[in-house]
Amino acid sequence: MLEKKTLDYEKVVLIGVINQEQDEKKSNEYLDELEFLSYTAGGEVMKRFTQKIDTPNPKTFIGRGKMDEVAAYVKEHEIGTVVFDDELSPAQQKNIEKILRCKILDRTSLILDIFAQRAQTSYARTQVELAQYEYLLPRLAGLWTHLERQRGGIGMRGPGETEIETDRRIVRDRIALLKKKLETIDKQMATQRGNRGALVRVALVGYTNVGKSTLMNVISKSDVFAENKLFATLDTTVRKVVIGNLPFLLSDTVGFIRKLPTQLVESFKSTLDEVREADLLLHVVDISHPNFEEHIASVKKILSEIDTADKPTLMIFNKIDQYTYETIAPDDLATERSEKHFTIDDWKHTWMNRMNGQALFISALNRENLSEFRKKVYEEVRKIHVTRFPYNNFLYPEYVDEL
Ligand SMILES: Nc1nc2c(ncn2[C@@H]2O[C@H](COP(=O)(O)OP(=O)(O)OP(=O)(O)O)[C@@H](O)[C@H]2O)c(=O)[nH]1
Ligand SMILES: [Mg+2]
Repeated sequence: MLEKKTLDYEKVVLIGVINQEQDEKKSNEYLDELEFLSYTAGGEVMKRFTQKIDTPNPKTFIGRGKMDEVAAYVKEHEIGTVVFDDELSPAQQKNIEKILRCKILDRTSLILDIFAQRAQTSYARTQVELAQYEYLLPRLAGLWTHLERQRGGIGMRGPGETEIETDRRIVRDRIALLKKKLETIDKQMATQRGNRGALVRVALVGYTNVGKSTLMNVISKSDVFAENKLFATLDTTVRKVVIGNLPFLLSDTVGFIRKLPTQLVESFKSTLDEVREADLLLHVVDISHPNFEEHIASVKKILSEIDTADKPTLMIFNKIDQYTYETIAPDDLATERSEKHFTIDDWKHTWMNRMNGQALFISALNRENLSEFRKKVYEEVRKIHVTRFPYNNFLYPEYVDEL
């Protein structure tokens, strides 16, 4: 059975560039993430190609020589899909497809594909479908879709699966329809949120795969889907949680990623409303990831795009059990100490200063420092709660830690 499963993976090649903004190391890290995305979508990466270019070739993105190299590899190894780390213009996509004669995806279409694969509820499916059509619209003419749709697999799930619709008008009508449908659901969801009363609302936010759902499960004893793949969670889950004697609502929602397609941010507006309307954000970070600081920046950028950058926030550094750092030998005088030599205590010091004490270091998996976490969340929620229920203060006795 296992063997069959491995056979089902599509052969994929990745292409990235090295330029002034991203040196070789950065470019490689981005390709690591792209490989994880491909794997999540059902692809096995056979090879990576990178090229040093400052301005992409307007016709083929990478240079002609490199393209020939890729084409030879694709032909020889029967590669089904080539994924570019950067967004391709419709013209580039079309030209490259002509040369390579296989499916050409970019980061955006790969992420959209994973979302399509993962969308469970009709609401999530509608949101993804809208985002996919919006991505598709400028790319309709001459796209590989009409040749390859029937084959299925990576990049093929979603709107085109059932019908080949190459007519822009049909797509535009469909977009209008989906928007209307979403509007109706949005209204229902807004009412639902309104009906929840004045309880304090706390939202877990963070980069994808950092452990938001795991943490949600640990604190609320609920059963939210958590998995070592990207975008395990698409729909928002809201649970009532009680710490000590204090009830509040906790929501777990879609994870963020570098260069999250704008089409997705827009069509997931209502899912993100949960974050927008929260009183307190728990920004979960995977401290064991080498790029965690960049992840924090990506999340902050998306938060500011949805106007939530100024909300009270606790930084939750998760996966401390998995954190590793490099050491410098006492006789090594040449190596300069940098962040990769930081211990967890060094990071604690740094972030406690930066966040004015609003930072926690935990392992949701091993349940490390969870009592400290609960205590801090309790304090923060309580601060907000007492402003809302000023006469109820006596209802909350001294906090007794349960863990
Ligand atoms: N080592 C370690 N692994 C963890 C910890 N917390 C979560 N994980 C693992 O990290 C992976 C991702 O966890 P999820 O809870 O699905 O992450 P998420 O942030 O909800 O991810 P998305 O829904 O995809 O955005 C899973 O394999 C978890 O078991 C932790 O404290 N330590
Ligand atoms: Mg999740």
